[in-house]
Amino acid sequence: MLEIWGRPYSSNVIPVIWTANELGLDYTLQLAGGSFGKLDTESYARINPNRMIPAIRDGDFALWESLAIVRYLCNQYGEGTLSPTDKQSRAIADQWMEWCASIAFPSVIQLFFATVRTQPDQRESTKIEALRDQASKALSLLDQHLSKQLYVAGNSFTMGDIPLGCVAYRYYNIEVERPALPHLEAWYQRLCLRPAYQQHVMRFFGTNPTEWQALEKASASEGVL
Ligand SMILES: N[C@@H](CCC(=O)N[C@@H](CS)C(=O)NCC(=O)O)C(=O)O
Repeated sequence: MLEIWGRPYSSNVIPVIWTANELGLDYTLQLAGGSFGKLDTESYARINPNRMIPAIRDGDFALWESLAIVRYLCNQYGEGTLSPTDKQSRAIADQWMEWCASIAFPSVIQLFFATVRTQPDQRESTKIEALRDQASKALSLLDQHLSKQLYVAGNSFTMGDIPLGCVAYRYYNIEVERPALPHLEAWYQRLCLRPAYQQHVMRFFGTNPTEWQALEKASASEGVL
């Protein structure tokens, strides 16, 4: 059975778990990283010599790097659905996945760390406003793109929506003011209707590091330790 290594609150693991659930795959979640440890073990290094999460094992095949894993799962188990058969649509999905990794994810994760992952008395409002503006400006490009179609790679949900959908949940659930980005918001609302998104992406992540750590600890019941 497919093994997913990681922790269910990790920004890079969530896209993999969401993908596996969209595809209806049977898998076990092998808890690793953060307080679950294991990354320093020799057995983990055989799965991921880079010693980070996520990683997967699918039979004898091991793979790491979250976007490579999302692509592999979609190409292997979702050809014609999450992985478009049309090569140009697949390339567009890929393009937005790359853009997510280089632009959208770094912008939103910095905002996330400056807010939710910083104790309230240590937060810097000027820095937070600058990061919020940077994230909103980055996402305005996706807003424009989504004015022409329902999803990232056309009018069907594909792997192109997965990493960005995870970023969108963070963006819309950090307590900051956001500009109106109507097409992005409408797309996000469409994602919110998906059961696998509701279950694995739309997780309350707390409002400060103490709450976040408690939630992460409680997630031990979701996987194999
Ligand atoms: N580019 C990598 C980044 C992986 C990464 O930064 N993973 C973090 C968690 S989000 C990690 O392994 N941190 C150590 C830990 O969780 O203990 C990917 O997308 O998979």
